[in-house]
Amino acid sequence: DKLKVGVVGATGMVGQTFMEILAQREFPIAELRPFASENSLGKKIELQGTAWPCQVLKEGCFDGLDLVFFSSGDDISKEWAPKAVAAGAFAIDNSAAFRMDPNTVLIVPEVNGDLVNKDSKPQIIANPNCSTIQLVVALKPLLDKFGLEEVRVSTYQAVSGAGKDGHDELMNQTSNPAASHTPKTFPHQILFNCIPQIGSFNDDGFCSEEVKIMKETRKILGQSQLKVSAFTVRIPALNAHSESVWVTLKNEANREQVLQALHNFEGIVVQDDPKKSVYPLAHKVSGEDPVYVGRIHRDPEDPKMWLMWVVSDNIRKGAALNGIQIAEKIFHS
Ligand code: 11C
Repeated sequence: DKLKVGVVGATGMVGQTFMEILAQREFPIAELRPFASENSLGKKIELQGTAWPCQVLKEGCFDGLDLVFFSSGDDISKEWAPKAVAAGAFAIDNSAAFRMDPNTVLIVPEVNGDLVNKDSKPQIIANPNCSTIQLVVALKPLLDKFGLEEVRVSTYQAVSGAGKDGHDELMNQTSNPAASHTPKTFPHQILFNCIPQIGSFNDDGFCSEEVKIMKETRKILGQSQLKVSAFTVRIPALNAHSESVWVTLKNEANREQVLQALHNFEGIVVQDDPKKSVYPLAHKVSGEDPVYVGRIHRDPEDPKMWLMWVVSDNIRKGAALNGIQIAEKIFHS
């Protein structure tokens, strides 16, 4: 059946990619209601040959919708996602507002998609943080086959994680590299730099992006005791996040078994021929759907510890695509 779909944050980077992917996957749309700020009133969003006018959020705006995708930040989601559910729609929320709420499911379809299905009732379904999504996809087959003892991850995150403003800030700095730049979106100049801060810091020395990875990973994998330690860094890549991951398995495995487990898992592409310089690269992976894994090798001191390099498009699998896959689980499985 064709669905009536709302997209809150329709003109943002994730919102636009959401439209692209709806079209690519020929998602059956009866009506699209794009929501954006007042500045976008008068704009139309084109989807599958029809132009749908942008609207602003107001009481009653979700009436009649089956599904509303939210990508406008925590405050908008906190206020409006419950209203979408009250109007009878599923709210797929890309913000952090409800992710750690014990009554809200946090879904990556390949990993814990069985928590929602065609019999689910309208509710808020949280879409995880982008850097968490690609990590849990890579960890899940290892958890299932060998068990997980401990995970450490260091990230190399693209500027698109901060939306259009992040993208534009890097492009502006790039167009005039010799100038002195006053950063706005990032805490320092991002051009020619690596910034070990994504989000704001707590008193333990972790920034919010790190806390999200640590908490969300445990929740999605259903491993409340799993040791997860994250260190997140913004780098001047335009799109697709990269992660170096140290994972300690419960049971010993050989390289062939680890490669097979990853290769056989839905949503993963293994690119691993390092001597030929074959491994996933952000620049290449940008615009693609899968989570790419390479540089898979064992630690020489600890036979249960494996290292790997995990790269994925943070706007697609990290946000818009994951949200659409959740909708497909509910409406088309
Ligand atoms: C970044 N991961 O790369 C962030 C953006 O909780 O959904 C996404 C923040 C979130 O800057």
